[in-house]
Formats: sequence, structure tokens, C-alpha cells
Amino acid sequence: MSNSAGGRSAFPSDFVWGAATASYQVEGAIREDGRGPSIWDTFAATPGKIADGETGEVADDHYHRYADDIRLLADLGLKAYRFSVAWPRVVPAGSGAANQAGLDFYRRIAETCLANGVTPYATLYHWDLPQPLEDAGGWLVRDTAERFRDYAAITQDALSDVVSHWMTLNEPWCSAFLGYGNGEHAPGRVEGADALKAVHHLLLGHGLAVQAIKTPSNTVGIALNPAPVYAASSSDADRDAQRRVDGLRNRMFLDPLLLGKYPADVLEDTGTAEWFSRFDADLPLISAPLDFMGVNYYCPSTVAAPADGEFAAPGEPTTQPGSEKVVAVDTGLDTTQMGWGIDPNGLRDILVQINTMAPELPLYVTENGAAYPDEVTVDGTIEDAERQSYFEKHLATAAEVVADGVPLKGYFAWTLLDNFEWSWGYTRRFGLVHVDYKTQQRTVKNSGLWLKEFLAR
Ligand code: PNW
Repeated sequence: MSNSAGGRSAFPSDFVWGAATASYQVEGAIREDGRGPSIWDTFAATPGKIADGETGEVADDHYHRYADDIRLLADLGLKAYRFSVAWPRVVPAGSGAANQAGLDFYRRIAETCLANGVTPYATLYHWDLPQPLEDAGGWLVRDTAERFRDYAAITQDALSDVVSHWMTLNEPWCSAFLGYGNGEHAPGRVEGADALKAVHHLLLGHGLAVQAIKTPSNTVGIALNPAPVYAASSSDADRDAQRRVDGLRNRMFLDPLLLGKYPADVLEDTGTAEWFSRFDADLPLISAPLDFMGVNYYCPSTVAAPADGEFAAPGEPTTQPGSEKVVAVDTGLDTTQMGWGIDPNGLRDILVQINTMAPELPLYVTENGAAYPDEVTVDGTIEDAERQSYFEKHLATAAEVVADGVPLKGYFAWTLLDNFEWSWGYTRRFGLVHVDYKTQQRTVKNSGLWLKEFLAR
């Protein structure tokens, strides 16, 4: 059995090693160079939504420090940078005129990557929807998908000479079910089963964007956050809970993308079959071939049926419309500071689940990482042995998955820098590099130094 002790030699020599960030989490400079407002500006300005009332107004000031940050990434031995393009920088009103200054910023990022021997991987949507589009209905309306295609085409046209790897969406599950289901993320709406309309419009936006930006010389994919869902017992009721949550979390995205159809059982559970039947004509577009799929993996989940056997509790804020009362079961795993269970076997299980559906499709782990409070030691080094251990275990599993013949082509750590962790504000740190938010000083954590050594080994 291979393990991480051999360092990167357990992986093929062309395996892609990178780190990821997202625009609103790191950039700051929210009013600079013509950027328009996004739903995250609005949400963060709403009292009670973000820990400590924080916002992404400054974040890591990556807008100004990107060159140093990319050099830091390269110095760790990483060869790929996954960043996201902020739609409100490129098309500030969401539709209509493009903003050259916004495009110029992403050109600087890509050129700085290339000058440092780093391949840029751009994600077109990591959740910062232009506010005017939300005011017009957001992802609950079809027009947003078409505006996304227009913005994607503008961005690809402007950057095609420096960026050849694209992801359309990051984690549409979060956009739909945290944004329109339980309201934990922007735009903070609680819309019950209507969150499934957001799923369809997001996937339609993906399909339209692929059609608009695919060229013979680029690769285009999508980054999902699928996760294995286990049943707490083999009882019929717990298996039914497993089927429902796997349906909402995984099959609702994987089936249309890879098989060209929505899962009938999910549409039935949620009472949306008639609504979805109107969109059969969109499915060929949504299932157009991908060059790769990105998998963001943090933890699995184990679920049980509600004691009274009644799954639905309509009207509650939920990420599980129609199955609101499914119970999340604690299986005794060690957890990170997010409360997320640590289970590298879950990474294997989800990669195998997708590989079974699409045996030839290249896969990338486009995010994987852990939040822990960093311990700053006297001599200025940042002790984070638990984060290092998380990476070691998941990389050992990734190596086994590759050895088993799954076409896993790369791994991006989440994340390069501590950053704005959405509704958690700055209270959760996932970085390989520590950020002092008072001084913006960067310090490579011991986990980052370990990764550097792993990559050099
Ligand atoms: C992902 N959940 O978010 C995002 O892509 C990153 O921007 C984020 O910083 C990272 O994971 C860590 O949270 C998620 O509730 C947020 O299951 C929430 C969930 C999953 C992923």
C-alpha cells in the first residue's frame, strides 16, 4: 500500500499540485477599479449574518498583494493556482458592459502565475453574484444563467492566451441550498423546494458557459462538493434517509451532468417533477462532455431517518427540501474546528462513486483542507500539526486511489491563505499560510513547510 511517506513520488510525475482561493474570500478592494456590488457585499452588510459582523472589504488584500502571494505559492513547490474571477469586477452590473480594469486584474494574476512557473486554473463563479442580478430574481430565474454565459464568454475571450483551464461553477450545491435553502449564505433566502430551481438554473448556466467558452485548446470543467452519504444502520428507514440525502447532495448534480437526466426520486420527494419536466430540452446542454470534474472534499455524512418516520417539515430553513427531518448522526470521528468529521476513506468513496458513473472522466481534487485555530509559537513559527495530519491522511488516500486506476489528475489544497470563511468571517482558518489581519503579514505554517518538503521529496 502506498502512503505519503514517499512524498510526491507516490503520484505520477504529471500530477498537478496546487492551492486554491476564491475572489471574495481573499481580494478585498470591493470598491476599486469599477467593481460592482455582489450579493456577498449585501449579505455581509446585513447585521447578524457574519461572525463578528465582518465583511470581505479588506480580507487578505490579495487585490494588491497577489504577486507576493503567487510567489509564496510557487515557493512552496506548487505548480498550479486555482483562483476565482469575480463576476462583479468583469461585468459590474451583471449584464451589459464589461469593465476592462477588472479583466486586467485577472490578466495580471495569470501572467504572474506563468512568470513563476505556475499554471492558472480559473473558476468563473465562486458565489459572488452581481447584486443587480439578484434583485432581478437571482438563480431562481432563467435569465441569470444566460447572463452567466455572456460573462463567461467575455472572460474567456479576454484571457484565452493566458488561461487554458477553466471551471464554470464552484459548488452549486452551496449556491442553491445555503443561498436559497437555509439562508446561511448570500443571498440569504429561505425558499424551500424552490432552491431546486436554483439548482437547475445554475446547471443551465454551466451548460451555456461550456458551450460559449470551450475551444480545442482549453479544458473546461466544474467543481462540485459531492460527499459520500452513509446510512446509520441497514434498516429500510435509514437507507431511505441515505437515498434522500445522497439524492440532494450528489445525484441532483452528478446525474444531469454525467447522465443527462435528473434523479426521478428526488423530484418526487420534493414535489418538483412537473416543474422540471419543462426543462428536458436543457439537459443535452447540461450534460455536454466535460474535460474534467473537480471534487471539493472535506467530510462524509452519516444519516438516519426521523424517529416518527415523517421526513418532511415544509417551511423550515433547510438544505434538504422534502427531507428536512433527516437526522445527521455523529459516528465518533475526530473533527476539525468546523465540526466536520475527518475521514479520508470518504475521499476514496466519493471519487469511486463518480468514477463508476463516468469511468473515463479525469478528476481533480479541487479543494481539500481543514480549519484549526493556529498556535503561534514564540519564535514566530505557526504550529498546526493537526492540519498537517489532515493533509497527510488525505494525500495518502489520494495516492491509493490513483494506484487503483482512478484517473485522478491533480490536488489543490484549500487554501493558500487564511481568509474570509463566509458566514464564519475570520474565525476559521484553513490556510497553508497564516495571515495576520492587523498587518497583512503572511507566515508559512508548519503544514505549509511540510507540504513543501513533501513536494520536494
Ligand atoms: C467550500 N457545507 O465551502 C468553499 O468552496 C470554500 O469557499 C470554503 O472556504 C471551503 O469549502 C471551506 O468551508 C463549503 O456546509 C461551505 O457543507 C459549506 C459547506 C461545504 C463547503
